[in-house]
Amino acid sequence: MSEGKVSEGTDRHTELGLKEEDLIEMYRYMLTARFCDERQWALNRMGKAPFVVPVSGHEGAQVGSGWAFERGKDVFCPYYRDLALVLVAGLTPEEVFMGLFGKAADPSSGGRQMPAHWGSRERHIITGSSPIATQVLHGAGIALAKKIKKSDAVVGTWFGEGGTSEGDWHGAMNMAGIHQLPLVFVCENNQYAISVHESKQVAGSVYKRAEGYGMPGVQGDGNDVLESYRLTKEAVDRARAGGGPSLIELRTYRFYSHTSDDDDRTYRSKEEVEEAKKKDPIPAFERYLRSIGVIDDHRIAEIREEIKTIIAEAVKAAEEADFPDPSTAMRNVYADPPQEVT
Ligand SMILES: Cc1ncc(C[n+]2csc(CCOP(=O)(O)OP(=O)(O)O)c2C)c(N)n1
Ligand SMILES: [Mg+2]
Repeated sequence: MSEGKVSEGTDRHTELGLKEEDLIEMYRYMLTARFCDERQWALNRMGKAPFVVPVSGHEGAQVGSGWAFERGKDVFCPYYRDLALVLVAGLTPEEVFMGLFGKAADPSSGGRQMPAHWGSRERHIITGSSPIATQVLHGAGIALAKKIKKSDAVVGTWFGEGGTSEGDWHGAMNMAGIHQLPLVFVCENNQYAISVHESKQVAGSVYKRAEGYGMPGVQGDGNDVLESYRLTKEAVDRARAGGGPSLIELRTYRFYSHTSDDDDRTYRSKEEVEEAKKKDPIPAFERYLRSIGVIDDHRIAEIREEIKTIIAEAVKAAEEADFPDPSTAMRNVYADPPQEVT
């Protein structure tokens, strides 16, 4: 490796119990999310993908927080921006593109839900609804069930700072605090709720609201994947040990518009976006990986190519896949479809 190892004891990841293989895998998830995002944005502009919710900028917060959970045991209640998180939870790029194109093989709903409403029973990913913060209440209900059943599974729920203005969010926080639920609340604070700036959305601080609901609250740099992991891991470990819920606020930024139907030039300057990109979580993690000698330019180029190939194949497979059969349109809508709609 070109840059050599830093001296022993200064590795942040070692202190966190992460191995070099973990770091590479985390890096791959971040890149996969970024490249899926770039691809889905381009497909939208080509008229091939009807609606896209971009993740770019949030990868550090999502991969870091998601990595703290145990796949196969814990439960994920994501929101629409959590592409990197659901990849960590086990969805494949091919499944993501099946959903984007509304194909029958979409694991979330067989092509019936909006894109970015990911779900997978197998991976314990709970599909969301469009009203903001409903997934937070779902998380509280599931966490209550886990507690009643004396399971040691932990539930995670993710949302934006705009979501914390919803009554559902406060109801879930209160329930979690009263019943000391095994629930970790992760706020991805990107400073905007569509066009509404945080200063017009959040009075005080998101993380400080935790105190009012009887749980610890912390704030950290969501552009730092290791910091996001550290804060979330502490909360997950505490919840698993019976120590109740926590709220984590990860500060980050979204690089594209809110969705493919939004034009961010109407409410923020190009300069502001360019400034935020200087804190892009992906190059920041690459700098760390280089500093400890885990990757070099050659390996970065190789990994990037590998992931681009995986995504190109995923897009091709999803484009070629079948749409749902029209005769199944009522499936999952009615348990027992009435005659006139079958
Ligand atoms: C109850 C409800 N109100 C309004 C909307 C419209 N809406 C969709 S996303 C969004 C912004 C949410 O912002 P935030 O929670 O900060 O998440 P971000 O999109 O920034 O990641 C709004 C207002 C909605 N879907 N549901
Ligand atoms: Mg926001």
